[in-house]
Amino acid sequence: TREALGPQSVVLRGFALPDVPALLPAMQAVVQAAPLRHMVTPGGLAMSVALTNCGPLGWTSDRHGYRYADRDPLSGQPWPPIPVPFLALARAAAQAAGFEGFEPDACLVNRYVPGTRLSLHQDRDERSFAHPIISVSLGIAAVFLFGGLKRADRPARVPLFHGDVVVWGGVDRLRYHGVAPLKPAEHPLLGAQRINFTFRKAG
Ligand code: MD3
Ligand code: FE
Repeated sequence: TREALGPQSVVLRGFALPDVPALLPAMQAVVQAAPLRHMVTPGGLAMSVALTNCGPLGWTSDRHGYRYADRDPLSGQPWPPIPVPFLALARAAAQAAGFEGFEPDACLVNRYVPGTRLSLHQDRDERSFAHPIISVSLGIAAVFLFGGLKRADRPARVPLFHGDVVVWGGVDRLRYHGVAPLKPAEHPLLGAQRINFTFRKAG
């Protein structure tokens, strides 16, 4: 099923479920090469989300700011490649949402445990805002906060479950968004965590 979140954003419920058996081992390989870590914001605080990346570009944060980098700052090595099943899913979801020819060059992997949150923000570190963003939710449920173009706009609360895929683009691309603090829960495959993959064309 699909639920419109905005004029050009849609939740594809369970879209990733057939791919989960391929996604999980591929994710294990990514986190083995580039471990999940808590990055520091320019304000000097560690993020509560743990993250890593795969693909030619990876999103990073440190005291100096947010940016996309072609190497993992922990290892000095290029980020691991985007696994084929990840790419196939991202392309299929973009197409299903009406965005033809999406080719991501960055896949951010976020890990949430109970209590983790992501405060309201805009995604503005990409070179162009013309491309959609695809997100895949796995593991325990989260409440996604979907605001407007101003920080003060009251966000809608959208529950996201294991296997859900969301596609945002066009007029919704710069909307404020975040994730409410995760409630304690256990998922049969992933335990007490939520994993989110976010695909972008960043460069
Ligand atoms: C909506 N991640 O990594 S999904 C992020 O669940 C991020 O981990 C959240 O926000 C998560 O930046 C939310 C991805 C998402 C990404 C970009 C968006 C949602 C968006 C841009 C506009 C509107
Ligand atoms: Fe974001």
